[in-house]
Amino acid sequence: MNPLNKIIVDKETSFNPIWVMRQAGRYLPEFRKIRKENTNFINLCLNEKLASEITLQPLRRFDLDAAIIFSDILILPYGLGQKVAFEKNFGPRLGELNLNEVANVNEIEFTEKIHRVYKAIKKVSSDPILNNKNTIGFVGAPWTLLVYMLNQQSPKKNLKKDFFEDELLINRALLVIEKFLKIHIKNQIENGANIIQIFDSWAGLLGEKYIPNYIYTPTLNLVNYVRSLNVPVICFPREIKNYKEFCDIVEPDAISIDYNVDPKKILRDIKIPIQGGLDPKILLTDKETLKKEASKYLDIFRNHPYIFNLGHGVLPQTDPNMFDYLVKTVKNF
Ligand code: 1CP
Repeated sequence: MNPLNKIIVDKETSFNPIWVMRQAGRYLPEFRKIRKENTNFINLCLNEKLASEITLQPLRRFDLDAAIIFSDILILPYGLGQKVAFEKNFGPRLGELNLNEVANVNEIEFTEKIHRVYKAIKKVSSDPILNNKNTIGFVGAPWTLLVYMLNQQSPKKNLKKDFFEDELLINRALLVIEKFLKIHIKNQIENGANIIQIFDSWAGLLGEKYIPNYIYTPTLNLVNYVRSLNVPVICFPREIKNYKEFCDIVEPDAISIDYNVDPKKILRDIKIPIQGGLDPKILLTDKETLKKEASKYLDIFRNHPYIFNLGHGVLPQTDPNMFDYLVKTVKNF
């Protein structure tokens, strides 16, 4: 059985598998070299040869237990015909959302437009490096995708003033997004993904009154869908205020926590397998601090099914030697 399934399905506590969000990416010189020659990020995601190579790069260097496919959550709006570009020093920039057009896209058109992502998953999952390891497929949660699709850029910079005004539009858009997320999930699983992670990076933006309709209900629908395909699902509702309530209602197979979560409190509150937590900035300090901080999580979750990961993506300025030291620390614990 794959390492993540041993934790999530069998609830093993005798070892801690490790993978890291954004492990395929900018902190690796071999990635930066490919990226420099491929300035169009979407095209890079749609190049199955390069996308699968980038996915495997961290596994060639480090003893990781899973590969996460090199793609992006914004491949979904791209597949629906919304314009998506990644600009240097700006981040994603999307075209205007035409919901009527998007709602008319059919499953075949959508799958055809991004089918090379699935080819990359097939290549990765059949690579001998992944023997007995997991291939993680992923999607953005409906809420986080809605944020990008309506706001047309990262909400880190600003959220449009009238963002919440048109409730009908929001609810219609969430339904369309959910429909295509299910298709995207099914396609990834059919091509070899054996775990799905749902990234809700902007869960922390929402006030309490919106959370049931914009997060709980659509995410629960996706979790139930993934489970119906017999694949475990991990949720990462980053910076949501109440992880316990999220888990009680959405019931994912495992929960990924951000670095603001108190690991001792979450251990008391939550029964399901836990993933992540360590602040990625700790990788920018020194080996002694890194070992101490990583061991803190390993120690607290010693008797709980725990997948080692960070509390958000690995930072671009991370030294690969520190990353290597982290993997070894976890493996030797
Ligand atoms: O070289 C570059 O400039 C591209 C940087 C980059 C990379 C390496 C982007 C742009 N996306 C990715 C890959 C990516 N994105 C992966 C690959 C697999 C891996 O983890 O190694 C994954 C899982 C994602 C997921 C993703 N994309 C999320 C969810 C996780 C998170 O970081 O919160 C989000 C929010 C995005 C949107 C996105 N993609 C890229 C950028 C710059 C952004 C915007 C982030 C923001 O709004 O600030």
